[in-house]
Amino acid sequence: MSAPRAPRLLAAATLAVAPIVALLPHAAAHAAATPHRRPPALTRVAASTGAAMATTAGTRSHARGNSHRAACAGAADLVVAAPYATVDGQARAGAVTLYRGTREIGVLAQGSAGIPGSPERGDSFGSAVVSGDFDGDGCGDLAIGVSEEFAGTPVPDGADGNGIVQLLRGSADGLKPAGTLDVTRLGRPRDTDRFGAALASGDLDGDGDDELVVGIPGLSEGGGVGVFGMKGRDLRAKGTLVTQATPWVAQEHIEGDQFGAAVAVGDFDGDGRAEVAIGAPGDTVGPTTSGGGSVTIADVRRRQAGMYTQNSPGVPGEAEKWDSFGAALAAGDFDRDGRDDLAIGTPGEGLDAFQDGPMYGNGAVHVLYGTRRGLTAIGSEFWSRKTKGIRGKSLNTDRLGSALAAGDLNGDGDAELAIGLPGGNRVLVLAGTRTGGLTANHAVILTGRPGHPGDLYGSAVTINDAGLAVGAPGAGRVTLIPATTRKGSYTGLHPRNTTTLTAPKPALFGFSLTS
Ligand SMILES: [Ca+2]
Ligand SMILES: [Ca+2]
Ligand SMILES: [Ca+2]
Ligand SMILES: [Ca+2]
Repeated sequence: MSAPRAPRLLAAATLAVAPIVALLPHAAAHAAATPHRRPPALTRVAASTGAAMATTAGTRSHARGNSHRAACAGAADLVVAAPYATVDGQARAGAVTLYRGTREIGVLAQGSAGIPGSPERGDSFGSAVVSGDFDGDGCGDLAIGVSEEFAGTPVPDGADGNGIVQLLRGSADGLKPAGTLDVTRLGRPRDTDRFGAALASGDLDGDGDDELVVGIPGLSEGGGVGVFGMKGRDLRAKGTLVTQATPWVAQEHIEGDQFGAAVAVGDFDGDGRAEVAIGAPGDTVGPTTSGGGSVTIADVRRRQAGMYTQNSPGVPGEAEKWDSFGAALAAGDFDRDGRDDLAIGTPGEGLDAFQDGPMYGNGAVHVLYGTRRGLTAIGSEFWSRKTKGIRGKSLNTDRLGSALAAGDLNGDGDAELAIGLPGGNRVLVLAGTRTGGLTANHAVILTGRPGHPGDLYGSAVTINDAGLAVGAPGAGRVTLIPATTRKGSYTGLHPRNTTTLTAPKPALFGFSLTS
């Protein structure tokens, strides 16, 4: 039985937002993409990422290049992907729009502005986006996932894409096409891998430029992650493949684990070289709990890895079917100790009765803090809408934790955390504090349009210098909420002064964001 290929992105998204798809007239959902951080040095740069984006002032995992930024032309500070945009008459080919502030400064698609390839039905250009300074010249570069692209063969009905990632390099002349990556750069033949379904960037080797991390959740035997650009290599040189079967990872693995469905980069031990956090929301925990989910922390340079689940000592809760621990990730320094901390979305977490299928979930977020020896689960936090101090009622379709972004919204040096609950059409924002990390004090709950649950407000979030951007891809809307400097346990957000960017509804505009 063959299904049309169109729903593929949605099928993958099922992990993150499946519940809500049912509410939509014609499916829209959003994938568990990647959180990541905005390069602090690259203010106003074109960039991108998956479902979440993050940022951290003061972290060292991103390359610095501030002194050069005046020379970077056409730099954007917000990138909005619309992977189902119709391009040249081709449905769901996908497009990516660049903004500086609220001003549109460019639209990218295959076959335009020198970007290789041609827009084809169902490609999903913009399935994920992430920025970084990959060549170390101080100008922000952009990587765009095209997770459903097929290369060289006709598209089989109902199949997942091979996937590619398209690179653009920032320069004095603006963004320029800089090549294409696919799974063959990792020594694997193309298959229904969904290469580029999630993206993250950061300086993994400490040499001052960013590396690119590509999620490949459909790679055979449970998924994988590609790391490109280590040791000063060009991104297009052969990369490093990390899977659950990699000898220094050595985890059990089966099809459907979705290892690489979410990725984030953070320097959790504060040694100046970042580690990679890899979500496998479909992972089986213990002998039987399928879809409980896991998160692997990989130090690619040292070839060391560790894994967390809800059954790990120090992590509250218990792994249950369809929890989807690791469906979204964001790294940021929530307590300003110079080490990144990790937020882990668990959108399928049930806090009420009636968790009858993979589409349900009140949702929760775990936060693990960095130490000199890396992340620890000791003292880890569990945030939900039932946490003391958080207002409102938790619903079993909220899917809180489907999207995450970390970044210093109020300008006091610690990172705040934005948490999407697209099933509730809301975003919860927690302030970081210098003394105790995240706090419920002055927590802000942002709400999408009343009476429009199909908007999926909160499917994607990202933080840039101006504030917070929230994607509502079901409606084709992105809301910008400005933030100003305010020290202490405040988010700095000004929810009354918002601006909304819009696009035609079927495009899934706002499905992924980056800054
Ligand atoms: Ca580097
Ligand atoms: Ca490190
Ligand atoms: Ca920290
Ligand atoms: Ca802050």
